[in-house]
Amino acid sequence: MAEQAILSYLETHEEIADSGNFAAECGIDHAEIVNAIKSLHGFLYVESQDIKKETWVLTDEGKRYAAEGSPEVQLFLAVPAEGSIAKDELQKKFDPAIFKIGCSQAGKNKWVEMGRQVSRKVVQVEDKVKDLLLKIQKGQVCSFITCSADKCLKTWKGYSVRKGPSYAPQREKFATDLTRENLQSGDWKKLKFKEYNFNAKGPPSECGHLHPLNKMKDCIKRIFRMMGFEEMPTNRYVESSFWNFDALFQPQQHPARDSHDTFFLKTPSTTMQLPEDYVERVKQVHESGGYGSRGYNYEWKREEANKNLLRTHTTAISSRMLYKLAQDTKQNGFTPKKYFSIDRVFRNEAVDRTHLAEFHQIEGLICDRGLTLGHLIGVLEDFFKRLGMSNLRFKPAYNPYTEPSMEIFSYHEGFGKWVEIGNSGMFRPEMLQPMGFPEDVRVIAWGLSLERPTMILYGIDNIRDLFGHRVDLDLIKKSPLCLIGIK
Ligand code: FB9
Repeated sequence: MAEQAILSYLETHEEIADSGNFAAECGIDHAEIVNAIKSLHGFLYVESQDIKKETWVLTDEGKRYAAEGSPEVQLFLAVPAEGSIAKDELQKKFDPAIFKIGCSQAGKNKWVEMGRQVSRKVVQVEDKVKDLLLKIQKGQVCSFITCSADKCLKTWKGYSVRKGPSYAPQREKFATDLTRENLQSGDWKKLKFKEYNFNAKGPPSECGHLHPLNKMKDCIKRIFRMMGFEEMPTNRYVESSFWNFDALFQPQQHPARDSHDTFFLKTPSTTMQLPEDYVERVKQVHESGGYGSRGYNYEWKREEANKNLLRTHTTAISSRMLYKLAQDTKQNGFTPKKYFSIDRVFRNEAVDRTHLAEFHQIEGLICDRGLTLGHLIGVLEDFFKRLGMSNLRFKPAYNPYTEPSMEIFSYHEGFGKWVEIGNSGMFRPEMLQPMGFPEDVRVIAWGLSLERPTMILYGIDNIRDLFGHRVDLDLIKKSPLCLIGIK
């Protein structure tokens, strides 16, 4: 109906100047007219221009003052013409908002003497505010008014409409489907079919979306696999202190091993079994060294190693895998290995913009004869180059389980500064020898987080927006594909 009203009107008129007035004249709801204009526009029957009109409308507060008078006048009228009234008496007559505004406005207008007693300073007042609000209510445009609690500017949007390139007094109905009936009746011959809009976006597919962290994880797994690494099984968040710390030659009094940094388990509080012969060798190397090391010279406690915890790093998985590899070596001789892991690790840390009590650690290691620091630097440059980071710098660092150790930095053009992108080192002989590896077998390894590159790549500033209950699902839905390592 709206459509026909527009087409017939344009048959005899150049244009519809204002769709709002036109709707009023036709007695059709403006929204319906607007929808008709949009669809006729789609079929090129009409052309339309936006027209915006700003009109003042009263807020609910404004409607109240227009009805009951402005707070300051209400207050003035409540003050006796002669003498005074106690302020708290006066206050009882009004709701707090009105009283507050009334006092400050009446005070500002020097209408009343505001003290513990309130008295009038003028004989009478005029309620200009109420008058103005009434004018607005009647749609009388008033100049020089500003937005305030009682009134605001509402933008009204309408259209002016003219004939379009395919204008016709009647809109030809285009068939949008070729149905069996059309074919059987043969009326398909005379039907006009709607143009096929190849650019039409299909209905949004409400399908699942990968979390940006998983997109990044898949990219990095692809990079590792392309570099010939195989993934280590990380499906165990609960670990024994032995594999998480002791096997890595991390002394039992190391600060990271107390509950300020590590989540220890109440139940099951201790591990069930450990490879006894290997544990004995680990105990030895901690207490008195061996393999060229003098050890830590302290009394190593089995019960400490038995404590269960939430793993603080996936290096705990590396120690298990390397121990297994050393065992295999005894049976079947040594085979070099390249392993990687990407999974959650837990640290009892203060939560801030870039730290939660858990994050995803990425770890890579290569176990082979005669490996050197040069090999480590080489593989780091290859790995990070595929992540889009070159121009690396290495800073000597310390880890209980690697010597030498290096922090890795990359110059980030966007930030215009060097960013710490990871840590690395060569596993100590005190870790590898007790496992049973031949003397000349070396293991180079490195680690970084998954969250940091994901935050930087997806422009997420606060880790709590990336991970956890505050994540906005739209962010996940709209997050683009991760093309790292592909392009
Ligand atoms: O991820 C980190 N930084 C990073 C990584 C990539 C990146 O990409 C951008 C697109 C350009 C940006 C930043 N870091 C490691 C460095 C820092 O963020 C650091 O402050 C925080 N670290 C975590 C630990 O925090 C307590 C990141 C996490 C980390 C640190 C060390 C290891 C793993 C993760 C390790 C190791 C290791 C060392 C030797 C042998 C085996 C494993």
